[in-house]
Amino acid sequence: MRALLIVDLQNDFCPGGALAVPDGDKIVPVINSIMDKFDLVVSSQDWHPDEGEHFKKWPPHCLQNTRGGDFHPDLRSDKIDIKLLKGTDGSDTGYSAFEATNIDLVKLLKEKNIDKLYITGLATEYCVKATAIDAAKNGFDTYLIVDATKGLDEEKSRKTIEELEKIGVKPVVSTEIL
Ligand code: VGL
Repeated sequence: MRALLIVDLQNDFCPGGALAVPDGDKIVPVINSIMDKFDLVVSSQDWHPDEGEHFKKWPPHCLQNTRGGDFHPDLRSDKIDIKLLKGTDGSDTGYSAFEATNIDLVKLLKEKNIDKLYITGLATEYCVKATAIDAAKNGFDTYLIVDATKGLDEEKSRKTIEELEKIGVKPVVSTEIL
C-alpha cells in the first residue's frame, strides 16, 4: 500500500506569501494529477502560534487559522484523507511531518499497512528534507517526487536530493507513477 505525503503546500510558502518559495505554486497541478493513484493521501501544515523560537529564525508564517496557513486554493484538498499539524507550540521544531502534534504518523501509516511513501511539497531543503529523512529512518520505502517539490534555493535543493539519495530515498518523476 502506498501513501502520498503533501508537505506544507500552504499560501505562505507560495508566491505572495510570508515565506514564499519561488514557483512554489507550480507544483500544485502536478500533485493534483497524481492524488488519485494512492491508497492514502496525507498532508502536513505548519500551524504556528503568533510568537516563539521558530520566528526568531524565520519571518512569521502559517499562523493558526489564517489564510497564510491554509492550503493553496487550487490544491484538491477534499482528496486529503489525513491532515497533520506541526510546529504548534512555538518552539523551533516541527520541520518534519513525523513531528506532527495532532497525529502519530508512524502509527497511522503502520495501521493502514502503508509501506511506500511518496513525498511532495515545500520546501525541498527544509520540511521536505526533514520529512524524507524521518520516513527513511522509520523503515518506509521512501520516494521523493522531484517535480512535485520546490525549494527556497535551487542549488541547496539540488544538493538535498543528492543527500537524500545517499540515505536511500529514491528520486522519481510524477509521470513514472502509474
Ligand atoms: C519551512 C522554513 C521554515 C518548510 C517551514 O515548510 O520547508 N521552511 N518553516
